[in-house]
Amino acid sequence: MKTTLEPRRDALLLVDVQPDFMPGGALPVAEGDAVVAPIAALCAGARFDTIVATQDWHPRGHVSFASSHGRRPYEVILLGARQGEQTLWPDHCVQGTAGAALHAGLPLERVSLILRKGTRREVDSYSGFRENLDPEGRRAPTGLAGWLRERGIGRVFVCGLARDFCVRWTAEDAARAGFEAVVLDDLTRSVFPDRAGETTAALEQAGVRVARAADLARENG
Ligand code: VGL
Ligand code: ZN
Repeated sequence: MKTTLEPRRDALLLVDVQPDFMPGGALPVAEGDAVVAPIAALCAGARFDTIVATQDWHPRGHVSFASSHGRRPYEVILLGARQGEQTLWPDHCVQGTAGAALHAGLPLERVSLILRKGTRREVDSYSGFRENLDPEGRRAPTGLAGWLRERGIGRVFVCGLARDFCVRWTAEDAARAGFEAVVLDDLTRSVFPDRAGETTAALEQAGVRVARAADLARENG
């Protein structure tokens, strides 16, 4: 199904396109590098006035790092009754390191806002809109919903890495915040590709549309 874009009402969200999520990086996503060129092409096409890039940006000793708990990466632990479970990751996207930079293949001159997330040591943040549960059981907003709304944005297109974590949570939160949300599925890749069906079901449940970059048409053709 073709989607006609409206440059002033639509925003493109580039989620965590960073070297640490590429093959060979600290938290590698299989084929993560395959999304960079098509995302760059979509940005360069001037079809969006508003492009936001999120940047995973953790302090050393972050709560999501397995090394902070003496555990192994990809284990799941209970942080606390209010905060719930945390998947543990290899140390990644440490503030100021090369792996945490935005990927050199992104046309940053087209990006209006760079939103850093996961910056509090005790709370992870998959979503660009809200942190994960904190020790008080709250999910603090990042301010992104208000920023988009003030600019008249009503619909967001989400792409980047990883499909099953930061893309999924960002798209779900966008829908919950009242935006129309569309995931550009071919411009994403998963940490756990064999569980892709779970992500698709969750997105649909949250009212997020799953589409492909080729479905986007410009206003008036
Ligand atoms: C991500 C795990 C940990 C992501 C970030 O960008 O999807 N996943 N930090
Ligand atoms: Zn992270």
